[in-house]
Order: sequence, then C-alpha cells, then structure tokens
Amino acid sequence: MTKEDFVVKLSEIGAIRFGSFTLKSGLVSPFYINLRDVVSSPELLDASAKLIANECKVDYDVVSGVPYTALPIASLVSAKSGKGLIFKRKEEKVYGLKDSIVGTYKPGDRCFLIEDLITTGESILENAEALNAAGIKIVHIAMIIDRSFDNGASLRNAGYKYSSIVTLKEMTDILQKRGKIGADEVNAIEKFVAENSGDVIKKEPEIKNPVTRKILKTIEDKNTNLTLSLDVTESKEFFSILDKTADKIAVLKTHIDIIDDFTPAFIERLLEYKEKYNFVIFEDRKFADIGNTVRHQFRNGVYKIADWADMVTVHMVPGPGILDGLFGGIENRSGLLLARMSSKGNYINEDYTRRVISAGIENEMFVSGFIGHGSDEEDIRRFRNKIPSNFLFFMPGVKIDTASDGLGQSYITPDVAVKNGADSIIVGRGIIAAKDPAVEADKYRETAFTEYLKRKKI
Ligand code: S5P
Repeated sequence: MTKEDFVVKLSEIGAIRFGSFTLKSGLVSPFYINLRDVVSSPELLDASAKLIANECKVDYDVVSGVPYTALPIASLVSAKSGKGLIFKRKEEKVYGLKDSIVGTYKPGDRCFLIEDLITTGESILENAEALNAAGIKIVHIAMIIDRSFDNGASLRNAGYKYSSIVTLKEMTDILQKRGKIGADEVNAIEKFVAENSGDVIKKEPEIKNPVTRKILKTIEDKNTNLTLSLDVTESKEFFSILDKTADKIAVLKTHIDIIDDFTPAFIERLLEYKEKYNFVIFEDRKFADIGNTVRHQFRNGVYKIADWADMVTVHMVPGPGILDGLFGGIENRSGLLLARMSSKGNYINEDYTRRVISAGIENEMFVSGFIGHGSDEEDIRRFRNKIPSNFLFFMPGVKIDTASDGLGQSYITPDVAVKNGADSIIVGRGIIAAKDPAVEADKYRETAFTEYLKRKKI
C-alpha cells in the first residue's frame, strides 16, 4: 500500500477526523486523530508495519513499540525483520527498574522504537528513557503520524533520530489532493497549529517562589553555586569550617540532628553567619511522614527547623499532602523534593521520579526544586530535561575524586554535574574532609560556577 492510500484508508476508518473536537486541554481542535482502530484492520496493521519498517535505515538488534497501539505494529515489524520484540510495560512495577521492560535483550542492544503518534513527545520519551536505563541504545524512533507542534524538537533535543510515515502537513496535503477535505479545513488546521504551537514550545516561566529567587540572586551576587554540606558532629568544628568557607558558598546545608552538642545558641550563631556572609540555609531533614506529623517535626521539637531553615528536603512517598503539612500557612520556606538519590541500589524508579517532579510543578510556591543524580552525562541531561527552568536542580554525590565512600555513595565530578544541568552542587566530604577546606571549596566553586555561567549563556 502506498503512503497516500494508507492515509486515505485511515480517514475512511475514522482514525483521522475533521470537524470540531474539544481536547483534554480545553482547546477546540479542527481535527482529531486516534489510531487505536488500526489494530483491528489487518490491512492497515500490515501496511503500518511495512511503511514504518522502511523508516529505519540503520541496523538494530531489537524492536520495541509503545503500548498499546504501537505494540501490535512493532510485533509485526519484529516478525518481518527477524529481530526480537521488547517493550516497556505500561503499568510499571514499583520494584526494580529492570522489570519494567518485557522481553529479552542485552545491555548495549540497538533498538528501533515505534510509536503511533506524537503530540508533545512525552510518552515516547518516557519509553526511550526506560529502555536507555536498561542499557539499550535507541538508534531510531519512527511513528505513523507526527502531529507535534514543535516539529519533534522534544525528541531532537533529547538526542534521538526520528521520522514519521507522514507529518500533519503531509497528511492534510494527501487528503486534500484526494478530495477528502477542502481548502477551508486545511486553512483551519494550519491556523490552529500556528496559534497553539506556542503552548507546546516551552516559554521561559517566571519564577514565583521567593526562596528560589533568593537562591538565584545569591548565586549571582556571590559568584558561586556551591552548596556546602557541613556534615560534622561538633559545633566547634562546624563553625571552624564555616569560617573558612562561608564566603564561597551560596547555600549551607545542615543535618542539625547530628550535632552532638546542640543548644539553641547554635542556631543564634548560625543566623549571625547567615547575616554576615549571605547564604541560604538548607536543612537536609528529608521529611517523609503524613502532613500533620511533618508539620510538627518542622515547627516544633528541639530544633524548630521552620524558624531558621529557608529550605528543607522532602521525600514524596506520603503523597502531595506532605507539602501542605510542611509549608501551608508560612512564608519564605520551601522544599527540595528528592526525585532521585545518589546512593547505589536505591529503590526510586523513573515513574516515581516523574511523579515527584509533577507534584513539585503543581506546588511551585512550596517547592524550589529537586534533588537528583545520574549515572552518566546523558542520564543527568535526561533528568534535567524533565525539570522546568523555574525549578532548581541540586545535585549531591559530587566530588573531584569520584571513588565511592564504601557506604554506597556514588560520585559525579563538579564540571559534569553542572555542565549537564545541575544548578547547584552539594559537596560534603570533598570539602570538609580535605586538609584545607578553604582551598578545596575554592576549587569546587570555581569549576562549578564556570560551567554554570557557560550554561546560562546558551
Ligand atoms: O541522594 C542524595 C541526597 C542527599 S541530600 N544523596 C546525598 O548524598 N545527599 C546528601 O548530600 C547526604 O545526606 C550528605 O549530607 C550529602 C553528601 O555528602 P558527601 O560527603 O557524600 O558529599
């Protein structure tokens, strides 16, 4: 079947329709595409598989399809090409990342990934990431119809090669030529695409969270995006290191509950340093309970964290209610959500990461950004791409010497962290365990801030 006949047949089975359709977003669209019914037409299914197989011009070891519609198409491509089929399950198991991929494959396998249609590219990217995370390399992505308003920019920016049997424009041209639609319909579609493409292409969002703004201003004012993780257990050592490093940091991260000789005077002194050296205080408390409990843990008890910490870390395991519990009713306090962790073998999977980021985006006034890490440069970039620019990405597990600590910590170097998207690096033992913390803090500051400036210029 030719491409042209294929498109005409799609319109004949109602997979492509013209008229007036209210989309999930509330927008009224002059066309509607749903390729679901292709799977019930042996003729169209076979044609889809043949046409889509032609899109991939490079060798591959395995073929994959995005459930549900593209999966039967990928099965046919698999049967025809003699390459095995794998796919990411739609309902992700909560344990073990590897289990999210069904089928057999080897790390390093080259994969041809198939989708039926893309609009924002979000679901295909999710699939590609899951495959990448399992060590599979995507060599080509192909889809039946590319109706993306950004011409596939989301896929290209993520570094994927992709093509489609037809684009929206080619599709309307074919249907007009075959007399299936008139000039009025074509004009309405072009107008709709032109008017709405801006919604898909990311605009620079304004930063509303006051703590986020304060952090960015501090970074600019002090020429440093370094967060010092001052994980020592005695106040004398704490302030001795702070004396040497306070002018080189934008954010000071504390674990207040490890200070052996804590008294309220510790906080008074800490606030004097903050006043003098202008840094943001980040208590790495990692709250993880129900809203009511975390509210007390944040505001009451011995430490009364809400009185002095601008920012705290939050695990989103209990669900979004934790954010109301922590930050509801108070001002100038904000959370950093743990979207990924640096410890080896942690149980966070990509589905969890995505949900944490969505919860953050929906609660900008309570959330300044996310804690994240990555296995390599590409992995860090993929993580950063999920975070809108009005949220910050803090990366712990950063050290110039990346040998592990024997307790499961994994390290990334400061330049790699910032170059690939971290706004701030969190450095603990790389500085505090050094012979001269001042010299070492300077090294980290210099490297991280140079990369930060380079990235901001792009
Ligand atoms: O995933 C994480 C999240 C955090 S906040 N991994 C981490 O290591 N951290 C914290 O960053 C950790 O609790 C510690 O305070 C700091 C890293 O310390 P370092 O000595 O390994 O640099």
